[in-house]
Amino acid sequence: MASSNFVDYVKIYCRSGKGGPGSKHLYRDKLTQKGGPDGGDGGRGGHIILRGSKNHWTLIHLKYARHIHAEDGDGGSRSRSFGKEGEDKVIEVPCGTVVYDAETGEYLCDIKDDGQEVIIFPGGRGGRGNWHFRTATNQTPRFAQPGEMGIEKTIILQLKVLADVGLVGFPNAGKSTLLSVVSAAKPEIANYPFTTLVPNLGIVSYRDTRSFVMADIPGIIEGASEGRGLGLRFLRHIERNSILLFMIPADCDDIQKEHDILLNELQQYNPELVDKQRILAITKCDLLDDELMEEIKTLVPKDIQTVFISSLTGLGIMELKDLIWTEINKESNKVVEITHQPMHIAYKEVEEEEEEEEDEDEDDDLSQYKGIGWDEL
Ligand SMILES: Nc1nc2c(ncn2[C@@H]2O[C@H](COP(=O)(O)OP(=O)(O)OP(=O)(O)O)[C@@H](O)[C@H]2O)c(=O)[nH]1
Ligand SMILES: [Mg+2]
Repeated sequence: MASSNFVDYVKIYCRSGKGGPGSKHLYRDKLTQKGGPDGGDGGRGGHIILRGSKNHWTLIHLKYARHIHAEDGDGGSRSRSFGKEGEDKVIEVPCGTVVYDAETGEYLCDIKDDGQEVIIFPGGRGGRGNWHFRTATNQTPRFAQPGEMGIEKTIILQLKVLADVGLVGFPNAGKSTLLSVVSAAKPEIANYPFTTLVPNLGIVSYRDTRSFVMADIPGIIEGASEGRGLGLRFLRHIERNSILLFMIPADCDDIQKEHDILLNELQQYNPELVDKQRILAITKCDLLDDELMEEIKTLVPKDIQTVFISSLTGLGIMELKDLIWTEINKESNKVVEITHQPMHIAYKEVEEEEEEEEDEDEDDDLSQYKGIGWDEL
């Protein structure tokens, strides 16, 4: 997977800017010996901001941006002058990026729309200058507030592909073939499991002017939700699809069983996935003669809309597109909002092992950034 341009996981150490210290300046000029305190406030440290951008499809541009620091604020100065604010650092991410705390796996936020901005780590406040601390009993305070420390944290950015319909099936079910037939996408297709290693997106044009987005997701096997196969790594891409298209080949031994395994894996990963509207496509129907076809019709699960298709002959493809179009346009299926689960620990380990393999030489010593706390005066 290292060679792929599809980067859907990056880990970045972020530090927002420290606030500038307040000034302790005491006013004095030719004519005034003791002009009293006039130290200004320090400037705010720069924020770390995440911004959604439709110009990015993956997180590849952040793959080597391991440390991101916003600027510190400048100190205040004489004549109650404010220090300059530290410059914010804006990290552009594709729409559909979810942010987790790398240490705890806790969900932090979610960037969905183009232009949406989230201040993920605010810069430290600037310290107040000595001018604020003058009192009746202390008219020349020789102290000022230091700047507040910035926030330092390592975050994990994960991309969850946004699509109208996600293809869910065992390896070899014919998912990539369907995508290649209905869209201009050119996914790899082969007669062995796990041909598809990363999700492919395709735009399906529908009845002249309309279109929807289809995501071909790597095959899922029993145990995927616990990390078997490639499943766990990509199950998250299913979370953002409006509806799911289950795909089961006509020549499989037990359609009902395969359907139940797929459903169970989704449920294990995130119970909310099961609430999504599902359609079932029985694929490779060109392999069946009429008699077998009639028999199979009696064997499909009863509680799900089913279409019999063949990407080879085009059988049922139009019917399938019609059904998908109807379903994705239903108001009830438009809600793609989902509660993000904390990052799965097993999953985190898999990703981190892969990361380490890629850059063994990088050995970050973050302890140097551990600063002193914020002391109120
Ligand atoms: N006869 C027939 N074969 C098909 C059809 N669709 C796909 N195949 C074949 O099934 C095999 C697997 O197809 P893929 O599209 O790569 O399957 P996949 O579900 O994407 O598999 P993974 O990427 O491994 O998860 C290929 O050899 C295809 O040629 C079909 O409608 N009819
Ligand atoms: Mg495939």
